Amino acid sequence: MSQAPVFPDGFLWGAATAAHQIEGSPLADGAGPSIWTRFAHTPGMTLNGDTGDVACDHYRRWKDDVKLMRDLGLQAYRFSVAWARVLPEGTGRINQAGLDFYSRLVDELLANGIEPLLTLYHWDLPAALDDRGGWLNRDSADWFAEYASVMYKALDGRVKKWVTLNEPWVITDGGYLHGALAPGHRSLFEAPIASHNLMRAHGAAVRAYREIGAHEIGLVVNIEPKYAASDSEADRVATRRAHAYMNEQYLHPALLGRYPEELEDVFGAAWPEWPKQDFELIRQKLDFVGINYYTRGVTEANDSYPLKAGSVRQPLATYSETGWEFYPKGLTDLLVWFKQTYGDTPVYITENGAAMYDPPAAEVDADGRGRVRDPLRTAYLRQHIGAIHDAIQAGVDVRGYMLWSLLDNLEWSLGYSKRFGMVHVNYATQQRTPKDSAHWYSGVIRSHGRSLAEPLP
Ligand code: PNW
Repeated sequence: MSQAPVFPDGFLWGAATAAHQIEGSPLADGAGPSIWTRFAHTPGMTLNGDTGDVACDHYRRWKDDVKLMRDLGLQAYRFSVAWARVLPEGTGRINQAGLDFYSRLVDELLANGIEPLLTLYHWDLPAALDDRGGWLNRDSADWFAEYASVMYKALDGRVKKWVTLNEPWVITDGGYLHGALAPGHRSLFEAPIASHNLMRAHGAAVRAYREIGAHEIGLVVNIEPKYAASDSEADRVATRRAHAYMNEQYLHPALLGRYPEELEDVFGAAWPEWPKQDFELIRQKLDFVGINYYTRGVTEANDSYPLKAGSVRQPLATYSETGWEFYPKGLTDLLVWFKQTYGDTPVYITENGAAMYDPPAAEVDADGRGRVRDPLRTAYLRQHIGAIHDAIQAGVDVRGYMLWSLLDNLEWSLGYSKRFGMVHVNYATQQRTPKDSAHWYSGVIRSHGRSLAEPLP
């Protein structure tokens, strides 16, 4: 980038986390268990048997963590609420101590000039609701709207940006189709039902917000542009299927009120007839859409189940520790596609970042003044923020960037083995050390993006 980039006034720079990945103390102060507490305590479900019992101990260190955010200059912080802290049985009885935790966190953020973006559901369903069928139960839309309403009443005076669900695709694909994530089911027949009920729950929560809330609410999806691996008819058809499955399965119903046709082909006999009125519930006016972007997919036709499509590795590309290709231009393409397909709904990038090999904690000295050199992460961030700037220049209304993640944290079933943080966490001491990428990102925030034009350190 030779000329200093210009980001719109009010473009919000922040970082993101999720409750189960950082908080620890999942059962403290009257909280109920979630499906993730159960799943991680089931032998064989997570790498090394890692659980969220301690994680980054943010439940006890939240005040210091907010100070860290302020020192880094963050303008916004995206976090999620653990439903079972607030409603231990998922519905009914409110646990005031759980609600107070988030209320104090929000006060502390505001006192430090940091805007809270609150995600209602980042994968930790109360276990008591899983016992009632979880997302397979059509009542889940009412359960979610009840919980959401408790949160709106408590916090809408102070929280001005709300997110219903984080990544319904991952919830279903990981939790109900392939079983790598909680609740660990593997069923082609359950997957579309879980997805559909998640989207009904999203719609019900937005509807409830319009009664109670006075600010903004949106949905967060993870999307990945799909490029055909070749010009062959087979690869092109497979690419369409992969795109419909991952990208349109959620955005189409939320914004257009229908599913893409290809899903019938993907799910075959497992694809039900949906009640027409469900789409009136699902399609609600959204104040914004949050997009989580990590990588692209170069797609070929193959025999993988059930999509009959998969990604091919690019021999000359760079890959992260989670096996995701660096492809910043995909983010520009995706944002332009979003605007062309869905119109002018404002967008936030609600997650973007990469797990890298970082030098081990031993290189951080006892006072925590050591350095963590992570030039690959900085390069990744710089190129992706540049790609967002390109999309803004092409006319896409992007309003903010939330780096994933503030802290190294629990990467779900991959445990603590993958580090996405701009701040290093020593899990033995809970020492936090901003990596080089965090110092670099602080400079980006301070200059409102203009420092992107400078050469990398
Ligand atoms: C997101 N994929 O998950 C989540 O919102 C975070 O909680 C998570 O830590 C982060 O990204 C990094 O993984 C994803 O397979 C999981 O495309 C899988 C995919 C995308 C996002």
